[in-house]
Amino acid sequence: MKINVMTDILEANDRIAAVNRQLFDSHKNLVLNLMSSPGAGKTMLLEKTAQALRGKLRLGVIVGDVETARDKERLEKYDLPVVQLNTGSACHLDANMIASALPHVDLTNIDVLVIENVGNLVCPAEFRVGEDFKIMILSVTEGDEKPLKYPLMFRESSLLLINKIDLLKYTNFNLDEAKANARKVNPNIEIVDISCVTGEGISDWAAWLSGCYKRKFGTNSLA
Ligand SMILES: Nc1nc2c(ncn2[C@@H]2O[C@H](COP(=O)(O)OP(=O)(O)O)[C@@H](O)[C@H]2O)c(=O)[nH]1
Ligand SMILES: [Mg+2]
Repeated sequence: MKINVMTDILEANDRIAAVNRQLFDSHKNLVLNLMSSPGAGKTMLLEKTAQALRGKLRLGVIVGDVETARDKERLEKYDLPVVQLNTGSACHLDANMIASALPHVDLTNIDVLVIENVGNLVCPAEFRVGEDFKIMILSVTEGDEKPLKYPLMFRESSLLLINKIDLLKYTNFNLDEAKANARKVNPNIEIVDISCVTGEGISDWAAWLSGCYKRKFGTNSLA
């Protein structure tokens, strides 16, 4: 008899993710699972997002890292509810880890909950956590061929943010090539160019978020 352990693990994970999702829906939370390789700019994007959404949508964050509470400390400066998960050795967040964080998150005071996944271009894409959308960041220092080498993450993502475009001139990253590669593995992926340093593209990203919130809940402003 062949036992497919991975399938069983993912099915068990999906059942917990569905329970998380029901809880999010009942609290009117738009939930995004934010993925990238380490250092692509996930936390800095959230710092910029906190500022861009102020007075419009209430942001909350669950952040996963192998060790430390560094990202939580960075984000709390923006007066956000933030829960830090430390995975120890695990290279991704799963639905059960998110379920264990939820008693510490006041979902009634959050409109947009972003789950910053552990930095990794492979495993996070396999595990649902109860999100509405998976989104990802690729930064221009990582190489424009990455969508072809790590296709699952690009295939699973609804939105690709290409970050650090302020550094384009110092790299051999070809923006058109990167986008073509991403669309080869996922023809439906939306793509926004951003720089968390100069702020370029951040308003387009905030508009994408507000549009998703409005489509889900029929309103785009604070209750
Ligand atoms: N030049 C440049 N640096 C950036 C940008 N976004 C993030 N960084 C830097 O990249 C490094 C990693 O960012 P961080 O937010 O910690 O990435 P994370 O590991 O994905 O959460 C930090 O030194 C940031 O200051 C950007 O748009 N341009
Ligand atoms: Mg981070």
